Amino acid sequence: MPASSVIEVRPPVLDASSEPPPLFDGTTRLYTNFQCPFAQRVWITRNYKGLQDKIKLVPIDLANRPAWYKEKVYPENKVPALEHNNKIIGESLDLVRYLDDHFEGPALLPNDPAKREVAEELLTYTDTFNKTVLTSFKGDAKKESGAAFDHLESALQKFEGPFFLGEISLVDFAYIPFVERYQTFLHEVFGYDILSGRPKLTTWIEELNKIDAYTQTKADPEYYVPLYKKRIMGL
Ligand SMILES: N[C@@H](CCC(=O)N[C@@H](CS)C(=O)NCC(=O)O)C(=O)O
Repeated sequence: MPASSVIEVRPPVLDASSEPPPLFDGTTRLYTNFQCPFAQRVWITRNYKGLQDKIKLVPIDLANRPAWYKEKVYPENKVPALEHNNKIIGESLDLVRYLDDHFEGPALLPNDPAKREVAEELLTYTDTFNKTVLTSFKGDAKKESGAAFDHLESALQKFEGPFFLGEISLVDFAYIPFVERYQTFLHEVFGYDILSGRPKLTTWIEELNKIDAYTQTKADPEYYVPLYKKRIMGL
């Protein structure tokens, strides 16, 4: 069985009543939250590279955060954060690259300069993508978010293969946590099927759903659907 297919038991979530792990003892730890799409990017990358034994998951309850997390681990007080070589590193897009550069396992960025260029463009576009879709929840969701999904549909046409760069890469892992949530939310709340008329996006999601490194990180709609309704739509 490839390391990326390991199915893990999720470790217990640490909250305000939990003791910190033995910090800076040489263990590499990914501070995470099972509902956070930013942390999910890094979690998928870790799994896909087969680093389950090398990088320990430390889930944090963000609603009841331990004080030691901000004080001793990550002053930004957000997830994800990685403890590695006595340092703490944050920011999900930096972390997916960091894991790719500093750890073993399949390389997640091709050497081809044309593909690298597209990778950079797409990684830069993630913020605009998220803003466009989230803002659409307050307006004409289908029309306004449609442009963002069309952008992905055309990007998926650039190279041969089902993924953004043809072969799987960290670009796919940067987008899927968000697309997964938006697909469900737009369908449940607005009856909008983002896959309708988007064959490339349809195949992309189908292919990702064949990968254990990803499927076991999927978020629970029971959590994020009400959260988006409340936070973004004020319902
Ligand atoms: N830009 C950061 C965003 C991380 C982020 O916003 N994480 C959220 C959870 S999904 C968080 O930790 N929120 C806690 C807070 O803002 O207090 C990244 O890409 O890693």
